Amino acid sequence: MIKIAVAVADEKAGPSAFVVWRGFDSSFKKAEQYGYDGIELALRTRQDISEHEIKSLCRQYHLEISGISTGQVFADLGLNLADPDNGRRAEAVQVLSDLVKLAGEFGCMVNLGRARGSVAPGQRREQTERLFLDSLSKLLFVAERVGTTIIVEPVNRYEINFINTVAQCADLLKGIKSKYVGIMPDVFHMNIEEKSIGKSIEEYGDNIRYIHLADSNRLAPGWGHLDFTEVFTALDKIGYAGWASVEILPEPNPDGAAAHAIKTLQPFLQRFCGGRKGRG
Ligand code: LER
Ligand code: MN
Repeated sequence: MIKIAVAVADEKAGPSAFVVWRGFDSSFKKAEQYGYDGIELALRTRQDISEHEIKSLCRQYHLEISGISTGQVFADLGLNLADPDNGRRAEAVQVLSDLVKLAGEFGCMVNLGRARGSVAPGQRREQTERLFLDSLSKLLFVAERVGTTIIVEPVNRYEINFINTVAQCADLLKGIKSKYVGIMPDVFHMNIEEKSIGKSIEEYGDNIRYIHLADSNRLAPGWGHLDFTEVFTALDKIGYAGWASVEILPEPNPDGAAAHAIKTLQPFLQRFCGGRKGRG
């Protein structure tokens, strides 16, 4: 069974937070009302939230935390795991380690999208890879202790120049023995980068731990031209039973987007991957 989450951030989060709703109290309340199973928290630092408050909201609204996304660590704090500057890179590792520990408290995963870093001007790709893998090994040391899985998200070429496709991601991670690392495809990025969304999901299915859903234009599923039957058929073939999180633009307004996303996805969630019990 696939569980469905929605991306939210706190009220202070800047425009770089790529979420549907802002403000935890109202977001959790609406997420339950609209039929979501979980919340993906877009955070900058561990200090952004009170763990107790979030846990109590989870109990109140019968929701789980599916994951912590870390795009703001890059976009707001300017930190990344492949920074050639040792001090800045260590700072990125520190901030993300704290988020990995927090994820351990929630029993959820942590994504590495843009916060992994990119190939800087004058830098060689091999150097970026080496720095990123070194930082990742430090994060995995923490992740293994707290039981958090780190998921690396291929992101399209217009946002980053390092790990654009699922194959590149799998290739880079293949030397890592830890079971606490995996791939997190985002169908919006896949639509730009993959030769075939369905085939890539099938080919790398063993390592897919989480998925981001949005339509071809980043609007709610159903408002673009992405083939969700292809996506869910592939997820079904690999026996996917993890989280699918809706990471969409809050357009034309957050409530309308969140409602349209779940309305479009509901039939797929019921038809594929063992069906969906419970809400909605
Ligand atoms: C983050 O999950 C993502 O998909 C990126 O496009 C954000 O820039
Ligand atoms: Mn994404």
